[in-house]
Amino acid sequence: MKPRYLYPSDYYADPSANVFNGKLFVYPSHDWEAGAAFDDDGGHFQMKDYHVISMEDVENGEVTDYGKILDVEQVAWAEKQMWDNDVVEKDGKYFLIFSAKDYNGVFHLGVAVADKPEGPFIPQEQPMRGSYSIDPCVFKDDDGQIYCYFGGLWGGQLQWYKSPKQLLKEGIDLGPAADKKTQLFAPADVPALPSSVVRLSDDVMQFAEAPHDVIVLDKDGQPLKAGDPHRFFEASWMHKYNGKYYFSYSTGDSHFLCYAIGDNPYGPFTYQGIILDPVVGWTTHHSIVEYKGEWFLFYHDCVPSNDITHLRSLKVQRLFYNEDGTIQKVVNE
Ligand code: FUB
Repeated sequence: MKPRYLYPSDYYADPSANVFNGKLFVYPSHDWEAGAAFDDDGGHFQMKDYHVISMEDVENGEVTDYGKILDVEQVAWAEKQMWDNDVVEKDGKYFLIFSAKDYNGVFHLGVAVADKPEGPFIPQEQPMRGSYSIDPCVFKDDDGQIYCYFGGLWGGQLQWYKSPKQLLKEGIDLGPAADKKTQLFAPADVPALPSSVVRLSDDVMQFAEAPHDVIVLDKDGQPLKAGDPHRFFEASWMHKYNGKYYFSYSTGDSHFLCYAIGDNPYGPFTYQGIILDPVVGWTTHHSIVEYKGEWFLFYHDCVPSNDITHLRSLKVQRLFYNEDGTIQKVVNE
């Protein structure tokens, strides 16, 4: 299969692909030209609503856009920047978990509920208690437990939640870089800031526990370092293949999609390699899903818009595994 653009007539990004009722649904962010100035915190990503698209034949089939499923105006606690989202089903209800900024400029995760995968979704009045940062991926394990992987650096604010004091307790001394802002530029040889994972409550409305770090180890069993171009930055995704847990993510400023394998949803995960080399556009973001016996990688790039960062278009192509369970690198032609 050649890589296929999905819906290039509107700018969608950050695809979260899920199979519900025999159809493949993709929940993206909805990019548009808001005229906001570019900055390193992603201030130009001013998304204000979500759509959902579906298809029954990924390679050639028609793509249905169901229109708007949630608007920031409907969400009491959120002011702006509806970034990545994902949907999970439980007991016939569909829970859209999304990231947006509150009226103090702080990212949280919110929940909106629907009776159908195509919505409409009704938001909760408040964000999830204790939630922070961006890019939720909701993963339902075979035992029915639901986990949310989340977090993103720089504009995603994840670094705000790891204080230098806490890091010092973990044996990481940032030295002169020890304040919230400059922690981003931590010495290359300290462990990289990890993504977070949390089990969700039975009603899928709240965190059921304090979030855990998602540790990615190198082949020697050491956490990937801040200076490693393959370390976590944002865009977590979790899928299961042959009983193993595959944690995949974007490396942000080095622009790769990478993955690591573990034995349980919390990890640790052992780094395996690159899934996708940098695409056109600063960001790279993906999801991996099995549909009708084939595996697919959904991602985005900026080729149709020719924009440098934020007017992105969805793309999909097949994903293949080697016999040992490693993923074959995808070529983005
Ligand atoms: O879409 C806004 C942000 O760009 C996402 O949250 C990141 O993952 C990156 O794709």
